[in-house]
Amino acid sequence: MDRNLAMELVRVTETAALAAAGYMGRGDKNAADQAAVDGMRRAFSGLSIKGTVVIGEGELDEAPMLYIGEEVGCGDPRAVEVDIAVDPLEGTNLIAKGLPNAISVVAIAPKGCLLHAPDTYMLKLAVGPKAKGVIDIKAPIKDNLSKVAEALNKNLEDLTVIVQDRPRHDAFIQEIREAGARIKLFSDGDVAAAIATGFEETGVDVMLGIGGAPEGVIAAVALKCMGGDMQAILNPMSPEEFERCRELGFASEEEIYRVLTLEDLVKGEDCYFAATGITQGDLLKSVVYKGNNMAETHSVVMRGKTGTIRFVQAMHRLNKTDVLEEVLKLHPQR
Ligand code: VTB
Repeated sequence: MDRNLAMELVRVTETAALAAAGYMGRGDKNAADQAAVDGMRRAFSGLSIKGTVVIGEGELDEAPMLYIGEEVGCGDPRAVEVDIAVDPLEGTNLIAKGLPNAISVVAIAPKGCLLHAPDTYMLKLAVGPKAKGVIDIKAPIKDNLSKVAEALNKNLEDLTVIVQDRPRHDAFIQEIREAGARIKLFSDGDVAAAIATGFEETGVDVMLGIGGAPEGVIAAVALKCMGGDMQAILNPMSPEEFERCRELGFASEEEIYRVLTLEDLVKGEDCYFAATGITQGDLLKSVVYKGNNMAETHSVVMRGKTGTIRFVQAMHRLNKTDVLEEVLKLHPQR
């Protein structure tokens, strides 16, 4: 895939973030999500790709845009065929309340290289580059934490594990505490939490927990680009979720509960990841309105093949960009 796609991709998350940010703290997560979807959908049409959404906003009948199977891109049949994973607004609860770490994310890889994950829960274990190769999701938590601490040359007591604050994680939390490590709880948004393991300045070493499987694939692309590591196991919790696993080819219990390695989640290294901060985050700053129709965004864009990670700080003129103007007219929340 053309390396310029990395810089193109960041426009997509920037537009979604700018469209959604006006809804911060307004208590309406659905409106914020719709704005992010509208922004992302329109920005995609400027990209020289023939993309198919494989991870998106649900099925055709339940989501009007960016549904699974939707084709996006510039419309040129000769453009490169790619699989796309989107989460236009990762953390709808976060934006509705103005809480940290709401982001807009997108990942792409050549056709067939992203796991077509069912919309179910997934157990995930993620670490940054220094701990690549030492994790084993089937092994006891204590053993994983000891190995990660050793790889990072840290005392176990200094290791920080980020865990989503949910009752389903009570047993994990207890095990982590018994092992002696520290815990950082977060309310929502496990893509941002998984990515944090790849950046030492966040102080986060390990992400462990059960969250959305689609979010797991998106996080995996970022970890692939960063040289980190991740393992996962699907974790359907209801008969409907088991059915969704079967629909996507996970035919037997053995298939469903098989360990998914980073390579199973995203094949090869020809992948790209982009994220833009919407609310203030550990890694990315929020959208900031500067007055005079200007707004600033902070994004990260990564390329798997070379491992390059770029932070992009951009100043947007909201009334001078066709796509933005169009989307903001639909969502005039500023
Ligand atoms: C997960 C997680 C997401 O929502 O899907 C979570 O992957 C849902 O968990 O990052 P609950 O059903 O317990 O709320 C997010 O946190 C945000 O979409």
